[in-house]
Amino acid sequence: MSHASRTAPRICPLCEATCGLTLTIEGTTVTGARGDRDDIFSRGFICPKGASFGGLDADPDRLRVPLVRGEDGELREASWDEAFDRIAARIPALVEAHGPQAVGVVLGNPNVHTMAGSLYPPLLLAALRTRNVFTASTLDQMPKHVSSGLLFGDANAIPVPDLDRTDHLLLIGANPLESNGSLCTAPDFPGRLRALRRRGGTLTVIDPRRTRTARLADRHVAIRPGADALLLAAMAHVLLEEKLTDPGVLAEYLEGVDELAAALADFTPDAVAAACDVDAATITALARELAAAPTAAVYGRIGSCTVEHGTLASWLVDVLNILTGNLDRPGGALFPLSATARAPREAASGKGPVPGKGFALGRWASRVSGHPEAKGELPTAALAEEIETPGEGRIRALVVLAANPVLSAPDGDRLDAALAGHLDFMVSVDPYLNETSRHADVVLPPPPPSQSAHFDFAFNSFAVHNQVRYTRAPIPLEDGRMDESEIHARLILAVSGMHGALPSAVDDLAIATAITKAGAPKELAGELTGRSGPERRLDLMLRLGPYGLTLEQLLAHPHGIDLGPLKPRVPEILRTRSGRIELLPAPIAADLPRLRRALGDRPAPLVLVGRRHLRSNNSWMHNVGSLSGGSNVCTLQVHPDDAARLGLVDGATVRIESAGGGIEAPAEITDTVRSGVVSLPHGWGHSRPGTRMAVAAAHPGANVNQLLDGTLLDPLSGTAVLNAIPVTVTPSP
Ligand SMILES: Nc1nc2c(c(=O)[nH]1)N[C@H]1C(S)=C(S)[C@@H](COP(=O)(O)OP(=O)(O)OC[C@H]3O[C@@H](n4cnc5c(=O)[nH]c(N)nc54)[C@H](O)[C@@H]3O)O[C@H]1N2
Ligand SMILES: Nc1nc2c(c(=O)[nH]1)N[C@H]1C(S)=C(S)[C@@H](COP(=O)(O)OP(=O)(O)OC[C@H]3O[C@@H](n4cnc5c(=O)[nH]c(N)nc54)[C@H](O)[C@@H]3O)O[C@H]1N2
Ligand code: SF4
Ligand SMILES: [Mo]
Repeated sequence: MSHASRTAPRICPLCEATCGLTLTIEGTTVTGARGDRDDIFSRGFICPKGASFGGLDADPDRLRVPLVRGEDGELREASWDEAFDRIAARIPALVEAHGPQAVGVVLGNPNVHTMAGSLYPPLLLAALRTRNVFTASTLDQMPKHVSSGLLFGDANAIPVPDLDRTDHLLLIGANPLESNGSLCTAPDFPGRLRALRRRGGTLTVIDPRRTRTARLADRHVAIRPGADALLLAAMAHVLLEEKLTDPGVLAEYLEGVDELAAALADFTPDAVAAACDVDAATITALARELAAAPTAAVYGRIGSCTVEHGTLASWLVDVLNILTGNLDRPGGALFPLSATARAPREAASGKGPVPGKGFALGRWASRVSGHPEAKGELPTAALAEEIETPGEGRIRALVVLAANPVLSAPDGDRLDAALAGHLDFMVSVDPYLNETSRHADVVLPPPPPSQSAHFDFAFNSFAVHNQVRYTRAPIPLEDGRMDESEIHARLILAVSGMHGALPSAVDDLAIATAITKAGAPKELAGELTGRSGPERRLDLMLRLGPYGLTLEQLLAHPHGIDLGPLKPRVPEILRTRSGRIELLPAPIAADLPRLRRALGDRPAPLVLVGRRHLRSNNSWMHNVGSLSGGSNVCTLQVHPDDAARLGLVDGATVRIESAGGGIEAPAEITDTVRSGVVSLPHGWGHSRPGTRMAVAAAHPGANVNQLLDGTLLDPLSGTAVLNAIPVTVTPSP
């Protein structure tokens, strides 16, 4: 028997590279995926995860219908109506009795990879009016948002390296050959790095591990983990001291250069060399090379963010871009302009600085530990204590959208217990019954990606080339499924006392609000096209956006529309109160003494860092057989010298202990980690009962975040310290 097979385009949602895929479909099954050679951005690139799209899509462990907890305490399959009835019966009553803070919201990483996750959570938060908001950002890039907020006045104004045109790339704590890039959307990142080398450019990588990316570099500096802010401060010091700074056209919009020089006076290459374990001559050379390059871009990611001085390091990355005149110029680091961004402010340029609203930190604080908010969020590391600790404002109900904090956040055991024992009600929107969703009273499963449309609201604004692409669902929604956008819309109605209203009411409200905000004519709402609420909202954003596009135009170009290379956007993007780039913002200046004290710290003899594997994706892709196994395993990488000193044998189980806890994993002896550093990947630990992920459970691995107790944070951003953790390692008895 043979089915007629067809192909359909689908943008890959599995990482930030946003590759265009061509799916082969037989009936209602995806039987193959290859790179879409006509895609205007990815030009046929695909990685092993994208190639496994079909397997991931058809995973038999994916939930098909909602689960609702019965009176016996067990989860059982239920209808959509029953699931939303239950939510409507519980959440508004809890808010009524205990106030809006009683509901916490957790937003996980895949929200930035779905249309629903981009369009509806802001409306959910507005409906709930809770300050108990926790997201993956405080396990990830919040330091960058804070540094951008302080420097530019807009937490979302994040410059990206101009990969295709730069002459010199300094890459810090990022491994795009495995991760495919982050806060820098660049399909075929590896090919773009090779092209940089081919056109005579240079690549420098700073990473305690000799990663696949480091192996591609002209120079690899194996820094001691956690010391990047010191190294970057010393580089800035060299630029200022040797008068190598040349901010160029930015000068008119810069504030605080002299103050910066004074603040960094102590951070000489000699002063930081021991802490970084990088000699002073190398640090000086790194600074001089950066200044000498015709164009250059400094780019830092996970290894520069999820560390004790994450905000300072993120700030210094852009300080270096600014001082060398590379910020906002072709070949340097530029601000993308996506098709759905708000249209640029009118003619700010030429008129000198225009004051903006500015960026405020710590407008409120978390209830238990008093952690300051950042960008309206509280540290995810503090979620468990907000659920457990009695008192007014305690979280009694939790709405979890696409997140698995039991594995992805510090001290999963504690959070696991808090979810099990201290919540009155929990909802998860998740395709899997996993370590977190198993605690929910209602689980709402989105359809597989083949049955969902795709648009990258988030990643287009971090893309190395301005472009726009939209793909409709390649396969119609299967009977009994609900589109994730409709799930979100119904959830919003259910928690806000409007249960039973049409989900389109949520979209209509969002459209009306956006039109009013933009000062556009009301009639525009009637002109929007699209088959669904999300499509009409996309159409509106495109029309109001900087290129004045429409949904129809996107549909007419299934492989994308090229919007040109990145262009300078200063001063139009600046939103600081001064209207300038504030080089030494007060919160940063106040945190520098802490960095100065780190100069005197005696380094821990052994510290732990993370790593990612090309065929992984945080905590949720270990259930796809074709992606598991091989080198995608949860081993502790140890340098041979450390292994000899500690008596560790390759393949044998070792015990890893830190201030926050202890776990066991097999040792993998390799000189790709520097001595004094061990590495364990995250997202493992699939050994808890009550989950439904058979493949993952067969090779559970250990949860690295059990080494943490959640108290170690970058203070300015509330981001958990997940790298450079002091540990001891011993052979397991
Ligand atoms: N030690 C250590 N810990 C880390 C990190 C690290 O480097 N080291 N990295 C951190 C980083 S950068 C991040 S972003 C976080 C990620 O941590 P989380 O935000 O918790 O994300 P994931 O672990 O990817 O889990 C995603 C959840 O979403 C579900 N999901 C998948 N697709 C969809 C979908 O289409 N819709 C919905 N509704 N749900 C979906 C999955 O089943 C899973 O339950 O982990 C952090 N944790
Ligand atoms: N295959 C795959 N791709 C992914 C993901 C995945 O899980 N798997 N996750 C996605 C997500 S959510 C994100 S946020 C991105 C992250 O994208 P990347 O930032 O590229 O992530 P990693 O591959 O973890 O690279 C971080 C590097 O930092 C190094 N490092 C650790 N500590 C330090 C330090 O103190 N200093 C320096 N200089 N380096 C240090 C590590 O050795 C590691 O090589 O990847 C995304 N893409
Ligand atoms: S690089 Fe990322 S977006 Fe491209 S195919 Fe792989 S997982 Fe998908
Ligand atoms: Mo992330």
